[in-house]
Amino acid sequence: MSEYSGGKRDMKKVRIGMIGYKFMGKAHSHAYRDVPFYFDLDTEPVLQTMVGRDEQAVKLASEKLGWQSYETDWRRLLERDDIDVIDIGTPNHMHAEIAIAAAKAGKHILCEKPLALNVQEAKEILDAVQKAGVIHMVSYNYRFAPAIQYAKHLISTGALGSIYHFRAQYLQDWIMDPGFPLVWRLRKEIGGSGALGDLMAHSIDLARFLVGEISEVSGMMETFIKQRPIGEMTGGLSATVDSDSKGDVTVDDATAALARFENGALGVFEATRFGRGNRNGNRMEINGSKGSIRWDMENMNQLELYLEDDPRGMQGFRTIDCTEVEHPFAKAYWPAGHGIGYEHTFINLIHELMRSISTGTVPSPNFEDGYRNQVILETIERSNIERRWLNVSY
Ligand code: SOE
Repeated sequence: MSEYSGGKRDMKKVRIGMIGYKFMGKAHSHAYRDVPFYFDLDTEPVLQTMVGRDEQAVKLASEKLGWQSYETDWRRLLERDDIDVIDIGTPNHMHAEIAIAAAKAGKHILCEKPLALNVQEAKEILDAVQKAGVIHMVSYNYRFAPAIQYAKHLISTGALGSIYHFRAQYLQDWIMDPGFPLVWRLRKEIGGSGALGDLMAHSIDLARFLVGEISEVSGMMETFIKQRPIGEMTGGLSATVDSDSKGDVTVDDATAALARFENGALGVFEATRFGRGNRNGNRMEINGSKGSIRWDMENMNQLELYLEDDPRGMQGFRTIDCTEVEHPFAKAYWPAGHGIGYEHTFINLIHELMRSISTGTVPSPNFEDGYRNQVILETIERSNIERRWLNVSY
Protein backbone atom coordinates (compact mmCIF):
# COMPACT_ATOMS: atom_id res chain seq x y z
CA MET A 1 0.00 0.00 0.00
CA SER A 2 1.32 3.43 -0.88
CA GLU A 3 2.51 5.78 1.81
CA TYR A 4 -0.06 8.23 0.40
CA SER A 5 -3.02 5.86 0.56
CA GLY A 6 -5.06 8.51 2.41
CA GLY A 7 -4.87 10.58 -0.78
CA LYS A 8 -7.04 13.62 -1.32
CA ARG A 9 -10.34 13.09 0.43
CA ASP A 10 -13.34 15.13 1.36
CA MET A 11 -12.19 16.39 4.69
CA LYS A 12 -14.32 18.46 7.04
CA LYS A 13 -12.80 21.92 7.29
CA VAL A 14 -12.04 23.11 10.82
CA ARG A 15 -11.53 26.86 10.71
CA ILE A 16 -9.02 28.24 13.19
CA GLY A 17 -8.80 31.67 14.79
CA MET A 18 -5.32 32.01 16.26
CA ILE A 19 -4.83 34.70 18.92
CA GLY A 20 -1.14 35.55 19.24
CA TYR A 21 1.52 35.55 16.56
CA LYS A 22 4.90 35.33 18.26
CA PHE A 23 6.58 32.19 19.67
CA MET A 24 3.48 30.04 20.20
CA GLY A 25 1.61 31.64 17.28
CA LYS A 26 4.42 30.41 15.05
CA ALA A 27 4.58 26.91 16.62
CA HIS A 28 0.81 26.41 16.33
CA SER A 29 0.57 27.87 12.79
CA HIS A 30 3.25 25.48 11.60
CA ALA A 31 1.45 22.55 13.23
CA TYR A 32 -1.92 23.38 11.62
CA ARG A 33 -0.24 23.65 8.23
CA ASP A 34 1.74 20.44 8.55
CA VAL A 35 -0.70 18.08 10.27
CA PRO A 36 -2.46 16.98 7.02
CA PHE A 37 0.96 16.59 5.42
CA TYR A 38 1.83 13.71 7.76
CA PHE A 39 -1.45 12.29 9.09
CA ASP A 40 -4.58 10.92 7.40
CA LEU A 41 -7.35 12.89 9.08
CA ASP A 42 -11.09 13.33 8.53
CA THR A 43 -10.65 17.00 9.34
CA GLU A 44 -8.48 19.65 7.78
CA PRO A 45 -7.45 22.76 9.72
CA VAL A 46 -7.97 25.99 7.80
CA LEU A 47 -5.73 28.86 8.87
CA GLN A 48 -8.60 31.32 8.78
CA THR A 49 -7.61 34.35 10.88
CA MET A 50 -4.70 35.40 13.04
CA VAL A 51 -5.13 38.06 15.73
CA GLY A 52 -2.72 40.58 17.25
CA ARG A 53 -3.04 44.11 18.58
CA ASP A 54 -0.20 45.58 16.49
CA GLU A 55 -1.72 45.75 13.02
CA GLN A 56 1.50 46.01 11.06
CA ALA A 57 3.11 43.15 12.99
CA VAL A 58 0.12 40.79 12.82
CA LYS A 59 -0.33 41.51 9.11
CA LEU A 60 3.27 40.53 8.41
CA ALA A 61 3.06 37.47 10.68
CA SER A 62 -0.23 36.26 9.20
CA GLU A 63 1.16 36.53 5.66
CA LYS A 64 4.40 34.76 6.49
CA LEU A 65 2.76 31.99 8.53
CA GLY A 66 0.05 31.30 5.95
CA TRP A 67 -3.14 32.76 7.44
CA GLN A 68 -5.96 33.88 5.14
CA SER A 69 -6.67 37.08 7.06
CA TYR A 70 -5.91 38.96 10.25
CA GLU A 71 -7.79 40.90 12.92
CA THR A 72 -6.65 43.28 15.66
CA ASP A 73 -9.42 42.48 18.19
CA TRP A 74 -9.99 38.86 19.28
CA ARG A 75 -13.62 39.62 20.18
CA ARG A 76 -14.46 39.85 16.47
CA LEU A 77 -13.64 36.17 16.05
CA LEU A 78 -16.38 35.20 18.46
CA GLU A 79 -19.08 36.93 16.41
CA ARG A 80 -18.07 35.10 13.24
CA ASP A 81 -19.63 31.80 12.18
CA ASP A 82 -16.65 30.94 9.98
CA ILE A 83 -14.43 30.23 13.03
CA ASP A 84 -14.69 26.82 14.72
CA VAL A 85 -11.66 26.82 17.04
CA ILE A 86 -10.18 29.62 19.12
CA ASP A 87 -6.50 29.02 19.74
CA ILE A 88 -5.14 31.11 22.63
CA GLY A 89 -1.43 31.82 22.29
CA THR A 90 -1.40 35.08 24.22
CA PRO A 91 0.38 36.00 27.46
CA ASN A 92 -1.21 34.14 30.38
CA HIS A 93 -3.30 36.99 31.84
CA MET A 94 -5.57 36.94 28.79
CA HIS A 95 -6.33 33.20 28.80
CA ALA A 96 -9.33 33.32 31.15
CA GLU A 97 -11.21 36.19 29.53
CA ILE A 98 -10.76 34.81 26.03
CA ALA A 99 -11.44 31.16 26.93
CA ILE A 100 -14.63 31.93 28.85
CA ALA A 101 -15.94 34.20 26.07
CA ALA A 102 -15.01 31.61 23.42
CA ALA A 103 -16.83 28.84 25.32
CA LYS A 104 -19.94 31.03 25.61
CA ALA A 105 -19.75 31.61 21.84
CA GLY A 106 -19.69 27.81 21.30
CA LYS A 107 -16.15 27.64 19.92
CA HIS A 108 -13.77 24.75 20.54
CA ILE A 109 -10.64 25.93 22.35
CA LEU A 110 -6.94 25.18 22.40
CA CYS A 111 -5.15 27.18 25.12
CA GLU A 112 -1.44 27.58 25.79
CA LYS A 113 -0.12 26.54 29.19
CA PRO A 114 -0.41 27.26 32.05
CA LEU A 115 -4.19 27.38 31.67
CA ALA A 116 -4.60 30.53 33.79
CA LEU A 117 -2.98 32.95 36.23
CA ASN A 118 -4.37 31.09 39.26
CA VAL A 119 -6.72 28.33 40.39
CA GLN A 120 -9.79 30.53 40.59
CA GLU A 121 -9.45 31.53 36.94
CA ALA A 122 -8.65 27.96 35.89
CA LYS A 123 -11.84 26.73 37.61
CA GLU A 124 -13.93 29.41 35.90
CA ILE A 125 -12.48 28.37 32.53
CA LEU A 126 -13.17 24.69 33.22
CA ASP A 127 -16.74 25.40 34.31
CA ALA A 128 -17.35 27.49 31.19
CA VAL A 129 -16.21 24.80 28.72
CA GLN A 130 -18.08 22.06 30.56
CA LYS A 131 -21.26 24.13 30.51
CA ALA A 132 -20.85 24.96 26.83
CA GLY A 133 -19.98 21.38 25.82
CA VAL A 134 -17.15 22.46 23.54
CA ILE A 135 -13.89 20.58 22.93
CA HIS A 136 -11.04 21.93 25.05
CA MET A 137 -7.35 21.19 25.07
CA VAL A 138 -4.34 22.67 26.88
CA SER A 139 -1.02 22.81 25.08
CA TYR A 140 1.30 20.63 27.17
CA ASN A 141 3.22 19.68 24.06
CA TYR A 142 6.02 17.55 25.51
CA ARG A 143 3.54 14.71 26.18
CA PHE A 144 3.52 14.31 22.43
CA ALA A 145 7.19 13.42 21.98
CA PRO A 146 7.18 9.80 20.73
CA ALA A 147 9.66 8.88 23.49
CA ILE A 148 7.26 10.16 26.18
CA GLN A 149 4.34 8.32 24.60
CA TYR A 150 6.45 5.18 24.53
CA ALA A 151 7.41 5.73 28.18
CA LYS A 152 3.67 5.81 28.93
CA HIS A 153 3.27 2.49 27.09
CA LEU A 154 6.15 0.92 29.05
CA ILE A 155 4.69 2.07 32.37
CA SER A 156 1.12 1.05 31.62
CA THR A 157 2.13 -2.41 30.37
CA GLY A 158 4.07 -2.96 33.62
CA ALA A 159 7.55 -3.07 32.06
CA LEU A 160 8.91 -0.85 34.85
CA GLY A 161 6.92 -2.54 37.64
CA SER A 162 5.71 -0.42 40.56
CA ILE A 163 6.83 3.17 40.26
CA TYR A 164 8.84 4.54 43.20
CA HIS A 165 10.43 7.76 41.91
CA PHE A 166 9.66 10.57 39.46
CA ARG A 167 12.45 13.09 39.20
CA ALA A 168 12.39 16.08 36.83
CA GLN A 169 14.53 19.06 36.07
CA TYR A 170 13.56 21.86 33.71
CA LEU A 171 16.54 24.20 33.36
CA GLN A 172 16.88 27.31 31.18
CA ASP A 173 19.27 30.30 31.33
CA TRP A 174 17.87 33.02 29.09
CA ILE A 175 17.26 35.68 31.77
CA MET A 176 20.53 35.37 33.71
CA ASP A 177 21.98 38.68 32.48
CA PRO A 178 20.81 41.32 35.04
CA GLY A 179 20.36 43.65 32.03
CA PHE A 180 17.71 41.32 30.56
CA PRO A 181 14.49 43.35 30.76
CA LEU A 182 11.37 43.03 32.87
CA VAL A 183 9.28 41.29 30.18
CA TRP A 184 5.72 39.97 30.76
CA ARG A 185 7.06 36.56 31.74
CA LEU A 186 8.65 38.19 34.81
CA ARG A 187 5.51 40.00 36.00
CA LYS A 188 3.06 38.12 38.20
CA GLU A 189 -0.01 40.02 37.01
CA ILE A 190 0.71 38.87 33.42
CA GLY A 191 2.57 35.57 33.77
CA GLY A 192 1.04 34.25 37.03
CA SER A 193 4.40 32.83 38.10
CA GLY A 194 7.90 32.40 36.65
CA ALA A 195 9.89 29.18 36.37
CA LEU A 196 7.07 27.50 38.29
CA GLY A 197 4.22 28.00 35.79
CA ASP A 198 6.37 28.29 32.70
CA LEU A 199 8.66 25.29 33.21
CA MET A 200 7.69 23.16 36.20
CA ALA A 201 4.13 23.07 34.84
CA HIS A 202 5.48 20.94 31.95
CA SER A 203 7.20 18.54 34.38
CA ILE A 204 4.03 18.32 36.45
CA ASP A 205 2.08 17.46 33.32
CA LEU A 206 4.55 14.68 32.45
CA ALA A 207 4.38 13.42 36.05
CA ARG A 208 0.58 13.28 36.04
CA PHE A 209 0.55 11.69 32.57
CA LEU A 210 3.14 9.03 33.39
CA VAL A 211 2.85 8.34 37.13
CA GLY A 212 -0.53 9.63 38.36
CA GLU A 213 -2.06 12.21 40.65
CA ILE A 214 -0.03 14.18 43.19
CA SER A 215 -1.43 14.34 46.72
CA GLU A 216 1.01 16.48 48.73
CA VAL A 217 3.75 19.03 47.97
CA SER A 218 6.44 21.11 49.61
CA GLY A 219 7.86 24.04 47.63
CA MET A 220 10.83 26.40 47.72
CA MET A 221 11.05 29.48 45.47
CA GLU A 222 13.57 32.25 44.86
CA THR A 223 13.94 35.41 42.80
CA PHE A 224 17.67 36.04 42.37
CA ILE A 225 17.47 39.35 40.48
CA LYS A 226 14.83 41.52 42.09
CA GLN A 227 14.76 44.49 39.70
CA ARG A 228 15.27 44.81 35.95
CA PRO A 229 15.09 47.50 33.26
CA ILE A 230 11.68 47.90 31.60
CA GLY A 231 11.33 46.09 28.26
CA GLU A 232 9.36 43.60 26.21
CA MET A 233 9.58 40.25 24.42
CA THR A 234 10.21 40.54 20.70
CA GLY A 235 9.69 36.91 19.69
CA GLY A 236 11.02 33.51 20.75
CA LEU A 237 12.89 34.22 23.99
CA SER A 238 14.44 37.53 22.79
CA ALA A 239 13.61 40.92 24.25
CA THR A 240 14.42 44.62 23.99
CA VAL A 241 15.12 47.10 26.77
CA ASP A 242 12.79 50.09 26.40
CA SER A 243 13.89 52.31 29.26
CA ASP A 244 16.67 52.92 31.80
CA SER A 245 14.21 52.87 34.65
CA LYS A 246 13.78 49.63 36.57
CA GLY A 247 10.82 47.70 37.91
CA ASP A 248 10.34 44.84 40.37
CA VAL A 249 10.49 41.22 39.26
CA THR A 250 7.38 39.69 40.84
CA VAL A 251 7.80 36.01 39.89
CA ASP A 252 10.19 33.21 40.83
CA ASP A 253 13.45 32.75 38.93
CA ALA A 254 13.71 29.22 40.33
CA THR A 255 11.43 26.77 42.15
CA ALA A 256 12.07 23.37 43.69
CA ALA A 257 9.39 21.05 45.00
CA LEU A 258 9.01 17.67 46.66
CA ALA A 259 5.85 15.69 46.02
CA ARG A 260 4.03 12.53 47.06
CA PHE A 261 1.90 10.73 44.49
CA GLU A 262 -1.39 9.02 45.38
CA ASN A 263 0.15 5.67 44.40
CA GLY A 264 2.96 6.13 46.92
CA ALA A 265 5.68 7.27 44.50
CA LEU A 266 7.93 10.20 45.46
CA GLY A 267 8.52 13.19 43.18
CA VAL A 268 11.41 15.67 43.06
CA PHE A 269 11.00 18.68 40.77
CA GLU A 270 13.39 21.52 39.94
CA ALA A 271 12.71 24.40 37.53
CA THR A 272 14.98 27.36 36.96
CA ARG A 273 15.78 30.13 34.51
CA PHE A 274 19.25 30.33 36.11
CA GLY A 275 20.65 26.96 35.02
CA ARG A 276 23.69 28.39 33.22
CA GLY A 277 24.38 26.55 29.96
CA ASN A 278 20.99 24.83 29.84
CA ARG A 279 18.95 26.28 26.98
CA ASN A 280 15.94 23.99 27.24
CA GLY A 281 17.03 21.27 29.65
CA ASN A 282 13.74 19.48 30.18
CA ARG A 283 14.67 16.11 31.70
CA MET A 284 13.09 13.40 33.74
CA GLU A 285 13.84 9.99 35.23
CA ILE A 286 11.45 7.36 36.53
CA ASN A 287 12.51 4.41 38.70
CA GLY A 288 10.29 1.37 39.14
CA SER A 289 10.68 -2.06 40.75
CA LYS A 290 11.58 -3.70 37.41
CA GLY A 291 13.27 -0.90 35.52
CA SER A 292 13.95 2.78 34.94
CA ILE A 293 13.69 5.31 32.14
CA ARG A 294 15.40 8.62 31.46
CA TRP A 295 14.47 11.31 28.94
CA ASP A 296 16.04 14.62 27.94
CA MET A 297 14.22 17.04 25.64
CA GLU A 298 17.49 18.15 24.10
CA ASN A 299 17.81 14.56 22.81
CA MET A 300 14.09 14.14 22.46
CA ASN A 301 13.95 11.08 20.19
CA GLN A 302 15.93 8.95 22.60
CA LEU A 303 14.69 7.14 25.67
CA GLU A 304 17.12 5.44 28.03
CA LEU A 305 15.74 2.21 29.44
CA TYR A 306 17.08 -0.10 32.15
CA LEU A 307 15.42 -3.48 32.71
CA GLU A 308 16.34 -5.54 35.76
CA ASP A 309 15.36 -8.75 33.92
CA ASP A 310 18.25 -8.37 31.49
CA PRO A 311 20.90 -11.06 32.01
CA ARG A 312 23.51 -10.36 34.68
CA GLY A 313 26.65 -8.96 33.10
CA MET A 314 24.59 -7.31 30.35
CA GLN A 315 22.56 -5.00 32.55
CA GLY A 316 22.74 -1.27 32.01
CA PHE A 317 20.82 1.62 30.47
CA ARG A 318 20.24 1.07 26.75
CA THR A 319 19.32 3.92 24.41
CA ILE A 320 16.16 3.40 22.38
CA ASP A 321 15.84 5.56 19.29
CA CYS A 322 12.10 6.26 19.35
CA THR A 323 11.81 6.62 15.59
CA GLU A 324 10.57 3.11 14.78
CA VAL A 325 7.01 2.21 13.72
CA GLU A 326 6.37 0.87 17.25
CA HIS A 327 6.82 4.34 18.73
CA PRO A 328 3.61 6.40 18.85
CA PHE A 329 3.42 9.16 16.19
CA ALA A 330 6.88 8.29 14.80
CA LYS A 331 5.72 6.37 11.74
CA ALA A 332 3.76 9.38 10.47
CA TYR A 333 7.07 11.06 9.70
CA TRP A 334 10.20 9.43 8.36
CA PRO A 335 11.87 6.01 8.09
CA ALA A 336 13.47 4.74 11.33
CA GLY A 337 16.48 6.70 12.46
CA HIS A 338 15.33 9.96 10.82
CA GLY A 339 14.42 11.95 13.90
CA ILE A 340 11.88 14.67 14.53
CA GLY A 341 12.08 17.92 16.55
CA TYR A 342 10.38 20.39 18.91
CA GLU A 343 7.86 21.56 16.29
CA HIS A 344 6.61 17.99 15.77
CA THR A 345 5.39 17.82 19.37
CA PHE A 346 2.92 20.54 18.35
CA ILE A 347 1.94 18.73 15.13
CA ASN A 348 1.14 15.63 17.21
CA LEU A 349 -0.82 17.77 19.68
CA ILE A 350 -2.85 19.36 16.86
CA HIS A 351 -3.47 15.85 15.50
CA GLU A 352 -5.03 14.98 18.87
CA LEU A 353 -7.18 18.14 18.72
CA MET A 354 -8.35 17.35 15.16
CA ARG A 355 -9.06 13.71 16.05
CA SER A 356 -11.10 14.85 18.98
CA ILE A 357 -13.12 17.37 16.95
CA SER A 358 -13.75 14.76 14.29
CA THR A 359 -14.88 12.02 16.71
CA GLY A 360 -16.41 14.21 19.43
CA THR A 361 -14.23 12.53 22.06
CA VAL A 362 -12.41 14.32 24.88
CA PRO A 363 -8.79 15.12 24.00
CA SER A 364 -5.88 14.80 26.38
CA PRO A 365 -4.56 16.95 27.96
CA ASN A 366 -7.77 18.95 28.38
CA PHE A 367 -8.83 21.78 30.70
CA GLU A 368 -9.39 19.35 33.57
CA ASP A 369 -5.65 18.58 33.27
CA GLY A 370 -4.93 22.30 32.98
CA TYR A 371 -6.97 22.99 36.14
CA ARG A 372 -5.36 20.16 38.15
CA ASN A 373 -1.92 21.33 37.07
CA GLN A 374 -2.82 24.85 38.22
CA VAL A 375 -3.93 23.53 41.62
CA ILE A 376 -0.54 21.85 42.05
CA LEU A 377 1.32 25.02 40.98
CA GLU A 378 -0.63 27.15 43.43
CA THR A 379 -0.20 24.64 46.26
CA ILE A 380 3.59 24.70 45.72
CA GLU A 381 3.48 28.50 45.83
CA ARG A 382 1.45 28.50 49.07
CA SER A 383 3.73 25.89 50.60
CA ASN A 384 6.71 28.19 49.93
CA ILE A 385 4.93 31.11 51.61
CA GLU A 386 3.72 29.06 54.59
CA ARG A 387 7.01 27.11 54.84
CA ARG A 388 5.25 23.73 55.22
CA TRP A 389 3.93 20.65 53.36
CA LEU A 390 0.41 21.06 51.94
CA ASN A 391 -2.22 18.65 50.62
CA VAL A 392 -3.25 19.07 47.00
CA SER A 393 -7.04 19.27 46.88
CA TYR A 394 -9.15 19.76 43.77
C1 SOE B 1 10.03 29.72 27.75
O1 SOE B 1 10.57 29.40 28.96
C2 SOE B 1 9.43 28.51 27.04
O2 SOE B 1 9.14 28.91 25.76
C3 SOE B 1 8.14 28.02 27.70
O3 SOE B 1 7.18 29.04 27.76
C4 SOE B 1 7.64 26.84 26.95
O4 SOE B 1 6.46 26.34 27.49
C5 SOE B 1 8.73 25.78 26.91
O5 SOE B 1 8.30 24.71 26.14
C6 SOE B 1 9.99 26.30 26.34
O6 SOE B 1 10.37 27.46 27.01
